[in-house]
Amino acid sequence: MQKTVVLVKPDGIQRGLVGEIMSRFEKKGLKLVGLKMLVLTDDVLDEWYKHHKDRSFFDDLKKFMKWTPIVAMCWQGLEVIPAVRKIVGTTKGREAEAGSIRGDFGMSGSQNIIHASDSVEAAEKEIGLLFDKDELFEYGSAMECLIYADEEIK
Ligand code: FUP
Repeated sequence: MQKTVVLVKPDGIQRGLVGEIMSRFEKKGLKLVGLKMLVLTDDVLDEWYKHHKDRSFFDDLKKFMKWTPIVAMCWQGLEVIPAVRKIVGTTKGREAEAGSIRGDFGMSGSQNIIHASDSVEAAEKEIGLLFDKDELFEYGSAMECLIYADEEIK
């Protein structure tokens, strides 16, 4: 099944939103397969946001992402990458859909609480940048038969 990376960014940490954010993904029925707290380095951020390196906000973005430790999670589920992006909401909090995390908790387009992988390629890259092999777990989910129909996961 697909995996995706979610980060609670420094503003989410400062505002005490880690539990709320994790709770939303748990309640959705996603499986937590990786979890850690760390300070992002320049090397990781340069690679992570490579596609933004020529944008005017790049240096501020890197500085913001290093302000405090972040919480990194890896969630697994059927088509989990688009499912998580919907829960996260669009980039600018003040425009994000009510009910999404950014829509419910933020106003900013740069201090926007949370990151989620936007494609299979991005998820693979982000997992590789943040998680060692032994930091990702495989285990049976007792809830899986309630979350999915048999034909969806066979
Ligand atoms: P998203 O996928 O919604 O996180 O947004 P992007 O990949 O477009 O941007 C990554 C991060 O760059 C955003 F979360 C915040 C930052 N950013 C800015 O600071 N200013 C901008 O105008 C656009 C993005």
